[in-house]
Amino acid sequence: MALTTNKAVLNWIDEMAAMTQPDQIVWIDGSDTQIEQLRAQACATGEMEKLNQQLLPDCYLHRTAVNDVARVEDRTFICCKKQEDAGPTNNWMDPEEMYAKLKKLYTGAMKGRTMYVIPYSMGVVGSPFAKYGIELTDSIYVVLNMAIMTRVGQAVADVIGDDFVKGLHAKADIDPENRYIVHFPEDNTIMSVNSGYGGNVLLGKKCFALRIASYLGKHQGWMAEHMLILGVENPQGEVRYLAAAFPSACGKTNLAMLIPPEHYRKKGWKVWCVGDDIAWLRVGPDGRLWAMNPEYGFFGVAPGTNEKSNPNALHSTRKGTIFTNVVHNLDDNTVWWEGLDKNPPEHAVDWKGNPWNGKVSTEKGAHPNSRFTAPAKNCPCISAEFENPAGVPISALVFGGRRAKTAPLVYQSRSWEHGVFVGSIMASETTAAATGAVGVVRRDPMAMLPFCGYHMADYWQHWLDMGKTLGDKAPKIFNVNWFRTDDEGHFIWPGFGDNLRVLEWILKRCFQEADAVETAIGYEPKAEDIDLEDSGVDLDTLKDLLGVDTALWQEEVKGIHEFYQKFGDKLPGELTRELDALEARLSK
Ligand code: GTP
Ligand code: SPV
Ligand code: MN
Repeated sequence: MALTTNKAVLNWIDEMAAMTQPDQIVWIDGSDTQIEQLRAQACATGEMEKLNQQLLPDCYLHRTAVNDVARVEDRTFICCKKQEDAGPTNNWMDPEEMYAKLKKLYTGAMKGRTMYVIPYSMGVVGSPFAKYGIELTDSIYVVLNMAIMTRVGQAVADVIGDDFVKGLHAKADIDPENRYIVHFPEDNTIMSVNSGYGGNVLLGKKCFALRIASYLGKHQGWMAEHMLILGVENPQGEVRYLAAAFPSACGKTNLAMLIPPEHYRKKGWKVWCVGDDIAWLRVGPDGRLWAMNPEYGFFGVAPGTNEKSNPNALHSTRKGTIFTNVVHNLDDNTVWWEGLDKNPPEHAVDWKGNPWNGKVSTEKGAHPNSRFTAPAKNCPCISAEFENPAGVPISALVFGGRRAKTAPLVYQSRSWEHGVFVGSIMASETTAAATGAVGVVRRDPMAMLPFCGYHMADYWQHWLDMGKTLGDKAPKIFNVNWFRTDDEGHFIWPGFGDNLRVLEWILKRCFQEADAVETAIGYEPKAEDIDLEDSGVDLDTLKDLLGVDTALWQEEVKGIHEFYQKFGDKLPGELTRELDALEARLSK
């Protein structure tokens, strides 16, 4: 039974069903009964395995195909009418041509299968900032993940209008040669075929909440960003918020739910998680920038998550969670991954589905991009503002990446325009979150390279325009790097909870409570102003971490010139001027 009488919705579903030809159509109402029944069905077919219900209630394990374990950036397209609107950093194809190509792949793709209709909301259902979508999929795994990552069901169907985002996903044959993740921003449409991996198929996430939403934001005067949102409560009980953009697998989930070092906890510092991956940002009635998290769960990287690095994430995964591509411990029917503890199971199955003995195997048991899908409400430090439709007011915007050298631990931009420049020149080592080489430094402006739904230079212009609207109420902009390494390749900064030491300075800067020193690249803390008590880091090491190597930065400038050339006439003049000014300061 359809959950709505909305003609636009029903006509589109009819059209998609005529093409994909499913045996039946099932609407997802979001009820516990239905979710439970779908879990049972997925276990019966082997699509999922039910884990130890004493230790991990309502938790399940899933393995994707071995050739389908990450986002596929080379097969991700932005199909707007004019190629120049997609820009030099996106794959593009003429929409007519792409629709025709996809039609062939979708025709009959759901024969013998069920088409699930998922009405979902990004944001609090019924709130002014929520946006709605419908995902059609032939995967129960997708349904169950969407029911964790977004708000789904009847309540959404009740309020959905004609401007919903249309999403069609078919597993087809999981054929990597015919895998396509395609966005038609001008039609509010997403089409995904031949994959079963999270970022390619949970269409509310990167596809809608970033690629389509960034396009909507440009036209409607708001922003969709690849950012965590975090509240830091100081000993006076005042909570200050920041949003931070780091590329995939560069520490958003970890920063979003960090546990303060003991010495901070004793003084009364607390941290509240509002979001770990995506922020929708708007100018509020008070003229400040407000951020809300459109998601409802966490799709987090499993490896490296442990009792010490991120206990809050670990606790979030102890109930109602789906684990993907981790190790299955057969002794107690639980899960394991590299970096969970020093006790890998002997009787286990690896992420590929093969027998695995962690005591002797030289191969990894979990895929480096294995993930957990956990309800946000499980998080012990979830913010009281998590369900506030307006979100939270942002004091600081933070950019960061993985850089073994060059980028210092932290610096502050000289102005909003300079901050946009700092975001635009972000570079980071690639990770296992996308297919392709790992550890290669690439430019990833604002951590949005794979997620910006239109021309990157127009996107920078939009940032500059937002700054003009915000005026002196604009958040301050910073850059951080937790990943500088020593000569042996070890991380110098302890990271994780200790990152609060840097956040303290950042937030104090936003309220004129901390000093700074000027460097060629921006403002840095005085080393003495970062609290190092019990950090294991001494003052000299911190000074090294804050060091700005002129020669390396002059190399960097060359790289930025090259990068900027791609954008031709569209590159905002402000950014060229910022680059020239940086070059001049470096040669002083
Ligand atoms: P996506 O979900 O792909 O967007 O990733 P993310 O940005 O949320 O990254 P996440 O927090 O899951 O961290 C990815 C990896 O970086 C994990 O292996 C972490 O253990 C590691 N990591 C996170 N924070 C730090 C840090 O402060 N220092 C170091 N050395 N590693 C970190
Ligand atoms: C990322 O890659 O940035 C993720 C995981 O958050 S995915 O949903 O696959 O995009
Ligand atoms: Mn992400």
